[in-house]
Amino acid sequence: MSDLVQLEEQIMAEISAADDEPAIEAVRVAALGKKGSVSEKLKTLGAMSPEERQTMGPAINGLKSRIADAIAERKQALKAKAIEARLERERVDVTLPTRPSPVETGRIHPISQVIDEITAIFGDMGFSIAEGPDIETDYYNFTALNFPEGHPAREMHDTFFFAKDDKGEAKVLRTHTSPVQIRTMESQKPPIRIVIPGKTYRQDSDATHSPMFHQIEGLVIDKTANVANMKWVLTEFCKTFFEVPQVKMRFRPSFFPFTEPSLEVDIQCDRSGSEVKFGEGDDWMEILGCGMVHPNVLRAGGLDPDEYQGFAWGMGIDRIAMLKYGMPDLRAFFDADVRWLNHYGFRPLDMPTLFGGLSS
Ligand code: 2U9
Repeated sequence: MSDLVQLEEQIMAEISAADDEPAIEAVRVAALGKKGSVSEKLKTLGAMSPEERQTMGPAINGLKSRIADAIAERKQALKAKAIEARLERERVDVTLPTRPSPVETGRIHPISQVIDEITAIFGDMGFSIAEGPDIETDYYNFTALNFPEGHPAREMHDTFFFAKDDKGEAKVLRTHTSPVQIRTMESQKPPIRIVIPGKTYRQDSDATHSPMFHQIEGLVIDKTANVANMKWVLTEFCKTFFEVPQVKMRFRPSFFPFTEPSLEVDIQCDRSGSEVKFGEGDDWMEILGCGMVHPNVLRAGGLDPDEYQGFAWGMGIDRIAMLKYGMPDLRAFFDADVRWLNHYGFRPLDMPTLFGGLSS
Protein backbone atom coordinates (compact mmCIF):
# COMPACT_ATOMS: atom_id res chain seq x y z
CA MET A 1 0.00 0.00 0.00
CA SER A 2 2.80 2.42 0.92
CA ASP A 3 4.34 2.11 -2.54
CA LEU A 4 0.97 3.25 -4.01
CA VAL A 5 1.06 6.33 -1.80
CA GLN A 6 4.63 6.97 -2.87
CA LEU A 7 3.75 6.46 -6.55
CA GLU A 8 0.81 8.85 -6.23
CA GLU A 9 3.01 11.52 -4.59
CA GLN A 10 5.63 11.12 -7.27
CA ILE A 11 3.16 11.37 -10.18
CA MET A 12 1.31 14.31 -8.53
CA ALA A 13 4.70 16.09 -8.21
CA GLU A 14 5.44 15.39 -11.89
CA ILE A 15 1.98 16.76 -12.80
CA SER A 16 2.66 19.97 -10.88
CA ALA A 17 6.10 20.30 -12.45
CA ALA A 18 4.85 19.90 -16.05
CA ASP A 19 4.77 23.42 -17.44
CA ASP A 20 3.60 22.96 -20.98
CA GLU A 21 1.26 20.71 -22.95
CA PRO A 22 3.93 18.29 -24.30
CA ALA A 23 5.29 17.85 -20.73
CA ILE A 24 1.88 16.95 -19.24
CA GLU A 25 1.24 14.55 -22.11
CA ALA A 26 4.56 12.85 -21.32
CA VAL A 27 3.47 12.48 -17.66
CA ARG A 28 0.14 10.98 -18.80
CA VAL A 29 1.86 8.41 -21.04
CA ALA A 30 4.36 7.51 -18.28
CA ALA A 31 1.51 6.93 -15.76
CA LEU A 32 -1.59 5.88 -17.68
CA GLY A 33 -0.18 4.71 -21.03
CA LYS A 34 -0.14 1.01 -21.96
CA LYS A 35 3.12 0.48 -20.13
CA GLY A 36 2.63 3.35 -17.69
CA SER A 37 3.39 2.94 -13.98
CA VAL A 38 -0.32 2.98 -12.93
CA SER A 39 -1.29 0.59 -15.77
CA GLU A 40 1.44 -1.81 -14.64
CA LYS A 41 -0.07 -1.69 -11.12
CA LEU A 42 -3.51 -2.53 -12.53
CA LYS A 43 -2.03 -5.53 -14.33
CA THR A 44 -0.84 -6.96 -10.96
CA LEU A 45 -4.53 -7.34 -9.83
CA GLY A 46 -4.95 -10.48 -11.97
CA ALA A 47 -2.35 -12.44 -9.99
CA MET A 48 -3.78 -11.43 -6.58
CA SER A 49 -5.95 -13.50 -4.27
CA PRO A 50 -9.63 -12.41 -4.17
CA GLU A 51 -9.19 -10.88 -0.69
CA GLU A 52 -6.12 -8.94 -1.68
CA ARG A 53 -7.85 -7.80 -4.88
CA GLN A 54 -10.78 -6.54 -2.83
CA THR A 55 -8.61 -3.94 -1.11
CA MET A 56 -5.99 -3.35 -3.82
CA GLY A 57 -8.56 -3.05 -6.65
CA PRO A 58 -10.30 0.08 -5.32
CA ALA A 59 -6.94 1.46 -4.14
CA ILE A 60 -5.26 1.21 -7.57
CA ASN A 61 -8.41 2.28 -9.47
CA GLY A 62 -8.81 5.22 -7.07
CA LEU A 63 -5.20 6.15 -7.72
CA LYS A 64 -5.81 5.90 -11.47
CA SER A 65 -8.85 8.13 -11.43
CA ARG A 66 -7.26 10.79 -9.15
CA ILE A 67 -4.19 10.85 -11.42
CA ALA A 68 -6.39 11.06 -14.55
CA ASP A 69 -8.40 13.92 -12.99
CA ALA A 70 -5.24 15.76 -11.94
CA ILE A 71 -3.73 15.35 -15.42
CA ALA A 72 -6.94 16.57 -17.13
CA GLU A 73 -7.10 19.58 -14.81
CA ARG A 74 -3.43 20.45 -15.37
CA LYS A 75 -3.83 20.00 -19.11
CA GLN A 76 -6.74 22.42 -19.13
CA ALA A 77 -4.74 24.96 -17.13
CA LEU A 78 -1.69 24.62 -19.41
CA LYS A 79 -3.87 24.96 -22.49
CA ALA A 80 -5.36 28.19 -21.14
CA LYS A 81 -1.85 29.41 -20.27
CA ALA A 82 -0.64 28.65 -23.81
CA ILE A 83 -3.55 30.60 -25.30
CA GLU A 84 -2.84 33.53 -22.97
CA ALA A 85 0.85 33.52 -24.02
CA ARG A 86 -0.06 33.38 -27.71
CA LEU A 87 -2.55 36.21 -27.36
CA GLU A 88 0.13 38.27 -25.64
CA ARG A 89 2.74 37.41 -28.29
CA GLU A 90 0.47 38.10 -31.25
CA ARG A 91 -1.17 41.15 -29.78
CA VAL A 92 -2.26 43.70 -32.38
CA ASP A 93 -2.78 47.31 -31.47
CA VAL A 94 -5.72 48.15 -33.71
CA THR A 95 -5.43 51.80 -32.78
CA LEU A 96 -2.00 52.13 -34.49
CA PRO A 97 -2.04 54.16 -37.72
CA THR A 98 -2.17 51.96 -40.87
CA ARG A 99 0.85 51.70 -43.17
CA PRO A 100 0.64 54.04 -46.17
CA SER A 101 -0.82 52.23 -49.20
CA PRO A 102 1.18 51.94 -52.47
CA VAL A 103 -0.98 54.76 -53.77
CA GLU A 104 0.47 57.00 -51.05
CA THR A 105 4.10 55.94 -51.50
CA GLY A 106 4.35 55.31 -55.27
CA ARG A 107 5.23 58.24 -57.48
CA ILE A 108 4.61 59.07 -61.14
CA HIS A 109 7.81 60.02 -62.96
CA PRO A 110 7.81 63.68 -64.13
CA ILE A 111 8.17 62.52 -67.76
CA SER A 112 5.02 60.38 -67.48
CA GLN A 113 3.28 63.29 -65.74
CA VAL A 114 4.23 65.76 -68.50
CA ILE A 115 3.12 63.26 -71.20
CA ASP A 116 -0.22 62.92 -69.37
CA GLU A 117 -0.53 66.72 -69.11
CA ILE A 118 0.24 67.29 -72.81
CA THR A 119 -2.03 64.51 -74.04
CA ALA A 120 -4.83 65.83 -71.78
CA ILE A 121 -4.48 69.27 -73.42
CA PHE A 122 -4.43 67.97 -77.00
CA GLY A 123 -7.09 65.35 -76.19
CA ASP A 124 -9.36 68.21 -75.15
CA MET A 125 -8.72 69.87 -78.55
CA GLY A 126 -9.84 66.69 -80.34
CA PHE A 127 -6.47 65.01 -80.99
CA SER A 128 -5.87 61.24 -80.67
CA ILE A 129 -2.65 59.58 -79.49
CA ALA A 130 -0.63 57.59 -82.05
CA GLU A 131 2.33 55.32 -81.38
CA GLY A 132 4.88 53.38 -83.41
CA PRO A 133 8.02 51.21 -83.10
CA ASP A 134 11.29 52.44 -81.54
CA ILE A 135 13.28 50.45 -84.13
CA GLU A 136 12.62 51.95 -87.54
CA THR A 137 13.66 51.55 -91.12
CA ASP A 138 15.83 54.18 -92.76
CA TYR A 139 12.85 54.86 -95.05
CA TYR A 140 10.39 55.87 -92.28
CA ASN A 141 12.98 57.68 -90.16
CA PHE A 142 14.59 59.68 -93.01
CA THR A 143 13.62 59.10 -96.66
CA ALA A 144 9.84 59.52 -96.27
CA LEU A 145 10.49 62.67 -94.23
CA ASN A 146 12.31 64.30 -97.13
CA PHE A 147 15.87 63.70 -95.94
CA PRO A 148 17.61 62.96 -99.27
CA GLU A 149 20.18 60.08 -99.36
CA GLY A 150 23.53 61.38 -98.15
CA HIS A 151 21.96 64.61 -96.86
CA PRO A 152 23.99 66.08 -93.97
CA ALA A 153 20.84 66.30 -91.80
CA ARG A 154 21.01 62.50 -91.46
CA GLU A 155 24.37 62.91 -89.76
CA MET A 156 23.05 65.81 -87.67
CA HIS A 157 20.74 63.35 -85.98
CA ASP A 158 23.68 61.30 -84.60
CA THR A 159 21.78 58.12 -85.43
CA PHE A 160 22.25 54.75 -83.72
CA PHE A 161 22.43 52.25 -86.61
CA PHE A 162 21.90 48.48 -86.31
CA ALA A 163 24.11 46.05 -88.27
CA LYS A 164 22.99 45.51 -91.87
CA ASP A 165 20.53 42.63 -92.39
CA ASP A 166 20.55 39.99 -95.22
CA LYS A 167 19.14 42.56 -97.66
CA GLY A 168 21.91 45.03 -96.77
CA GLU A 169 19.41 47.22 -94.90
CA ALA A 170 20.45 48.81 -91.59
CA LYS A 171 17.58 49.53 -89.18
CA VAL A 172 17.90 52.55 -86.87
CA LEU A 173 16.72 53.57 -83.41
CA ARG A 174 14.26 56.30 -84.37
CA THR A 175 15.82 59.75 -83.99
CA HIS A 176 12.38 61.42 -83.74
CA THR A 177 8.76 60.27 -83.44
CA SER A 178 8.01 61.58 -86.98
CA PRO A 179 7.94 58.07 -88.61
CA VAL A 180 4.66 57.52 -86.72
CA GLN A 181 3.05 60.38 -88.67
CA ILE A 182 4.04 58.75 -91.99
CA ARG A 183 2.63 55.41 -90.82
CA THR A 184 -0.61 57.14 -89.74
CA MET A 185 -0.95 58.98 -93.07
CA GLU A 186 -0.55 55.64 -94.84
CA SER A 187 -3.24 53.95 -92.76
CA GLN A 188 -5.84 56.69 -92.06
CA LYS A 189 -7.77 59.03 -94.28
CA PRO A 190 -7.69 62.77 -93.44
CA PRO A 191 -8.78 64.68 -91.48
CA ILE A 192 -5.93 63.60 -89.18
CA ARG A 193 -5.34 65.11 -85.74
CA ILE A 194 -2.75 63.17 -83.75
CA VAL A 195 -0.12 63.63 -81.07
CA ILE A 196 2.75 61.18 -80.75
CA PRO A 197 4.62 60.93 -77.44
CA GLY A 198 7.51 58.51 -77.24
CA LYS A 199 11.15 57.57 -76.77
CA THR A 200 13.71 58.77 -79.29
CA TYR A 201 17.45 58.10 -79.58
CA ARG A 202 20.54 60.06 -80.60
CA GLN A 203 24.24 59.61 -79.82
CA ASP A 204 24.52 62.54 -77.46
CA SER A 205 25.13 62.68 -73.71
CA ASP A 206 25.72 65.60 -71.32
CA ALA A 207 23.78 67.59 -68.65
CA THR A 208 21.10 68.55 -71.18
CA HIS A 209 21.25 65.57 -73.58
CA SER A 210 20.59 61.89 -73.00
CA PRO A 211 21.07 59.17 -75.68
CA MET A 212 17.45 58.18 -75.01
CA PHE A 213 15.08 61.10 -74.67
CA HIS A 214 11.39 61.84 -75.17
CA GLN A 215 9.58 63.81 -77.81
CA ILE A 216 6.03 64.70 -78.46
CA GLU A 217 5.02 65.65 -81.94
CA GLY A 218 1.70 66.62 -83.44
CA LEU A 219 0.17 66.47 -86.90
CA VAL A 220 -2.94 68.01 -88.42
CA ILE A 221 -3.93 67.18 -92.00
CA ASP A 222 -7.06 68.31 -93.78
CA LYS A 223 -7.96 70.43 -96.78
CA THR A 224 -7.57 73.84 -95.18
CA ALA A 225 -5.12 73.53 -92.23
CA ASN A 226 -2.95 76.65 -92.21
CA VAL A 227 -0.30 78.62 -90.29
CA ALA A 228 -2.95 80.66 -88.42
CA ASN A 229 -4.58 77.43 -87.13
CA MET A 230 -1.14 76.18 -86.11
CA LYS A 231 -0.33 79.38 -84.19
CA TRP A 232 -3.66 79.17 -82.34
CA VAL A 233 -3.17 75.50 -81.41
CA LEU A 234 0.37 76.10 -80.15
CA THR A 235 -0.49 79.29 -78.24
CA GLU A 236 -3.46 77.60 -76.52
CA PHE A 237 -1.22 74.67 -75.70
CA CYS A 238 1.49 76.85 -74.12
CA LYS A 239 -0.99 78.83 -71.98
CA THR A 240 -2.62 75.66 -70.70
CA PHE A 241 0.61 73.74 -70.18
CA PHE A 242 2.39 76.52 -68.28
CA GLU A 243 -0.87 77.33 -66.45
CA VAL A 244 -0.81 81.07 -67.25
CA PRO A 245 -3.71 83.22 -68.56
CA GLN A 246 -1.70 84.87 -71.37
CA VAL A 247 1.62 84.18 -73.08
CA LYS A 248 3.46 85.95 -75.91
CA MET A 249 4.93 83.68 -78.57
CA ARG A 250 7.61 84.46 -81.16
CA PHE A 251 7.72 82.43 -84.40
CA ARG A 252 11.15 82.57 -86.09
CA PRO A 253 11.98 81.16 -89.55
CA SER A 254 13.99 77.93 -89.40
CA PHE A 255 14.69 74.81 -91.43
CA PHE A 256 13.52 71.20 -91.10
CA PRO A 257 13.54 68.86 -94.13
CA PHE A 258 9.94 67.74 -93.39
CA THR A 259 8.24 71.17 -93.16
CA GLU A 260 8.09 74.24 -95.41
CA PRO A 261 7.93 76.88 -94.13
CA SER A 262 9.59 75.80 -90.87
CA LEU A 263 9.48 77.84 -87.69
CA GLU A 264 11.05 77.78 -84.27
CA VAL A 265 8.88 79.01 -81.43
CA ASP A 266 10.00 81.01 -78.40
CA ILE A 267 7.80 81.82 -75.45
CA GLN A 268 7.90 84.89 -73.29
CA CYS A 269 9.56 84.40 -69.91
CA ASP A 270 11.12 86.14 -66.94
CA ARG A 271 14.55 84.87 -65.88
CA SER A 272 15.33 87.62 -63.37
CA GLY A 273 14.53 85.52 -60.28
CA SER A 274 15.96 82.18 -59.20
CA GLU A 275 13.52 80.30 -61.43
CA VAL A 276 12.07 80.94 -64.88
CA LYS A 277 8.52 82.32 -64.98
CA PHE A 278 6.38 81.97 -68.09
CA GLY A 279 3.72 84.36 -69.39
CA GLU A 280 5.54 87.46 -68.08
CA GLY A 281 8.90 89.28 -68.43
CA ASP A 282 10.78 90.30 -71.57
CA ASP A 283 13.06 87.33 -72.17
CA TRP A 284 12.45 84.50 -74.67
CA MET A 285 12.90 80.76 -74.43
CA GLU A 286 12.85 78.31 -77.32
CA ILE A 287 10.12 75.76 -76.70
CA LEU A 288 9.29 73.90 -79.91
CA GLY A 289 9.63 73.68 -83.68
CA CYS A 290 6.80 73.56 -86.22
CA GLY A 291 5.85 74.12 -89.83
CA MET A 292 3.58 73.26 -92.73
CA VAL A 293 4.08 69.66 -93.85
CA HIS A 294 6.36 69.55 -96.92
CA PRO A 295 4.61 68.44 -100.16
CA ASN A 296 7.18 65.61 -100.57
CA VAL A 297 6.24 64.32 -97.10
CA LEU A 298 2.50 64.43 -97.91
CA ARG A 299 3.25 62.42 -101.09
CA ALA A 300 5.33 59.90 -99.10
CA GLY A 301 2.28 59.47 -96.83
CA GLY A 302 0.13 58.72 -99.89
CA LEU A 303 -1.64 62.12 -99.98
CA ASP A 304 -2.00 64.54 -102.87
CA PRO A 305 -0.45 67.91 -101.84
CA ASP A 306 -2.88 69.67 -104.23
CA GLU A 307 -5.79 68.31 -102.21
CA TYR A 308 -4.43 68.14 -98.66
CA GLN A 309 -2.26 70.30 -96.47
CA GLY A 310 -1.22 70.17 -92.88
CA PHE A 311 0.92 71.40 -90.07
CA ALA A 312 3.16 69.64 -87.59
CA TRP A 313 5.24 70.42 -84.56
CA GLY A 314 7.70 68.75 -82.24
CA MET A 315 9.17 69.35 -78.82
CA GLY A 316 11.46 67.68 -76.31
CA ILE A 317 9.42 66.42 -73.34
CA ASP A 318 12.42 66.16 -71.02
CA ARG A 319 13.38 69.77 -71.65
CA ILE A 320 9.92 71.21 -71.05
CA ALA A 321 9.50 69.00 -67.95
CA MET A 322 12.78 70.50 -66.61
CA LEU A 323 11.51 74.01 -67.40
CA LYS A 324 8.08 73.59 -65.87
CA TYR A 325 9.16 71.80 -62.70
CA GLY A 326 12.59 73.43 -62.16
CA MET A 327 14.69 70.28 -62.43
CA PRO A 328 18.31 71.23 -63.12
CA ASP A 329 19.93 68.03 -64.49
CA LEU A 330 18.42 65.84 -67.20
CA ARG A 331 20.52 62.83 -66.17
CA ALA A 332 18.61 62.53 -62.87
CA PHE A 333 15.54 61.56 -64.94
CA PHE A 334 17.13 58.22 -65.74
CA ASP A 335 19.00 57.46 -62.47
CA ALA A 336 15.99 55.69 -60.87
CA ASP A 337 16.92 57.31 -57.53
CA VAL A 338 13.92 56.87 -55.26
CA ARG A 339 14.82 59.99 -53.21
CA TRP A 340 14.73 62.11 -56.38
CA LEU A 341 11.45 60.48 -57.39
CA ASN A 342 9.93 61.14 -53.96
CA HIS A 343 10.85 64.80 -54.34
CA TYR A 344 9.97 65.43 -57.99
CA GLY A 345 7.41 62.65 -58.62
CA PHE A 346 3.62 63.04 -58.71
CA ARG A 347 0.88 61.29 -56.77
CA PRO A 348 -0.64 58.42 -58.79
CA LEU A 349 -4.29 59.41 -58.44
CA ASP A 350 -3.71 63.07 -59.27
CA MET A 351 -4.32 62.49 -62.99
CA PRO A 352 -3.86 65.69 -64.99
CA THR A 353 -7.15 66.94 -66.42
CA LEU A 354 -8.20 70.33 -67.72
CA PHE A 355 -11.17 70.50 -65.31
CA GLY A 356 -9.36 69.14 -62.21
CA GLY A 357 -6.06 70.95 -62.81
CA LEU A 358 -2.96 69.83 -64.69
CA SER A 359 -0.30 69.75 -62.00
CA SER A 360 -2.16 70.24 -58.71
C1 2U9 B 1 5.62 64.59 -90.50
C2 2U9 B 1 5.60 65.88 -90.95
C3 2U9 B 1 6.15 66.88 -90.17
C4 2U9 B 1 7.54 67.43 -86.88
C5 2U9 B 1 8.30 68.62 -86.44
C6 2U9 B 1 9.78 69.85 -85.36
C7 2U9 B 1 9.28 70.78 -86.22
C8 2U9 B 1 10.82 70.12 -84.35
C9 2U9 B 1 12.27 69.21 -82.65
C10 2U9 B 1 11.91 70.00 -81.46
C11 2U9 B 1 12.86 69.70 -80.35
C12 2U9 B 1 12.61 67.88 -82.15
O1 2U9 B 1 12.96 67.22 -79.70
S1 2U9 B 1 13.42 68.14 -80.66
O2 2U9 B 1 14.80 68.16 -80.91
N1 2U9 B 1 11.23 69.10 -83.61
O3 2U9 B 1 11.30 71.21 -84.25
N2 2U9 B 1 9.23 68.61 -85.49
S2 2U9 B 1 8.10 70.08 -87.16
O4 2U9 B 1 7.22 67.58 -88.21
C13 2U9 B 1 6.70 66.57 -88.95
C14 2U9 B 1 6.72 65.30 -88.50
C15 2U9 B 1 6.18 64.28 -89.29
C16 2U9 B 1 5.05 63.51 -91.36
